[in-house]
Amino acid sequence: MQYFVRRPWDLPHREITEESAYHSRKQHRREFLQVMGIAGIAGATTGLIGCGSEPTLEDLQTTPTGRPPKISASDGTADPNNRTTQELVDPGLPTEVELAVYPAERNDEFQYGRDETPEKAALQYTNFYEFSQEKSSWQLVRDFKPRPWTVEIDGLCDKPMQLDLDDIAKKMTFEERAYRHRCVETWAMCVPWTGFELAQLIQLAEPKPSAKYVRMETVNRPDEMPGINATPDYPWPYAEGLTIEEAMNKLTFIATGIYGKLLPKQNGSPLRLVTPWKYGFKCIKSIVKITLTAEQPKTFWNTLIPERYGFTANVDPQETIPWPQNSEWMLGTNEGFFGGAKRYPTEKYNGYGEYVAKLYVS
Ligand SMILES: Nc1nc2c(c(=O)[nH]1)N[C@H]1C(S)=C(S)[C@@H](COP(=O)(O)O)O[C@H]1N2
Ligand SMILES: [Mo]
Repeated sequence: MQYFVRRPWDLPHREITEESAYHSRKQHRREFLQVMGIAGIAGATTGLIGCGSEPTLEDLQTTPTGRPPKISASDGTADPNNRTTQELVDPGLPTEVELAVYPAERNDEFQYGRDETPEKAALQYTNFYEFSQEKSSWQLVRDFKPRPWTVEIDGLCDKPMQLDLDDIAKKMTFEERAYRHRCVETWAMCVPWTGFELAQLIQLAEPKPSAKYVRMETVNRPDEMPGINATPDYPWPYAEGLTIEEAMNKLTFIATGIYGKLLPKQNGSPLRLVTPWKYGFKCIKSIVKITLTAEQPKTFWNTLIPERYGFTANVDPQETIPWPQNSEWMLGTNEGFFGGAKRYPTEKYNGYGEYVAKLYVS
């Protein structure tokens, strides 16, 4: 007889019960108690269970986006460093230069072809294993400091460089793109990203002809990201990679914002990759390093479970590993995976074949 030993990392990208199932169970319990006329007790019990109540949109916007007033010196003149009151108290705030990008103009070339996902759903239900394997990382991001931030571009290029968020805001051309997103777990969403084409950033560094791949790395801060120490066997830092042709493709985007505002921490603040024709795990969050390489780089999920998660990872409805990929459900339709949410047919390259199919003709 053969035993299948379940390694801890067989749980990611789960076949186990979704969080939403617990939510609705809790909801049912609350309704039941309300009918029994003991709603007050129901509230208290929910608190004791420890899951808390439904967050507001404000709770989920974990990167503050307000423009605090400029401080002035005691003699009434403007602060010479142009700082704001809140910057002095909390140096983690975005600068005026960063904020000047918003609102970016929408590029109408890209359309969802479906309803836009409610903002709350896209901010509440996230995958970010550095914080948690549950979907509710927004509850664990408090200590994470996405500002100030530096991204390093190195490897096979003539102009290796380090850029901060102001450099990026000044040098890149920003726009808003309405993209579909498809997670390998079969949930999908339609969200407006603010950002710029990765090609712009890579061109700054002047890649050498020998550069065939682009490796990207997430920040590795166990003190700020509780999921890292919780899963010490995982190959941290999270890393992903693209071929240079994929990286230079028009669709390939670096997002700094979502829904016209700065990215919340749980969505990959301050910079995350967006490759809408690939499974979501390629969309690496909170990037600190971009390296041009000659060899295909090792990636997080491919290292952990190579038989499930290939390097290329293009959305493919014919795929049956790790499970059938021929349909998907939309975030915000609440019922979730087990709740009988409406399922839509999945398209090859997530419907972006006109941009990327040419990359894969052999
Ligand atoms: N660093 C890092 N990036 C990551 C992940 C992660 O766990 N860590 N999860 C990936 C997965 S599986 C998906 S589906 C998307 C989810 O993006 P969202 O949470 O903003 O919807 O982020 C991807 N990027
Ligand atoms: Mo995913």
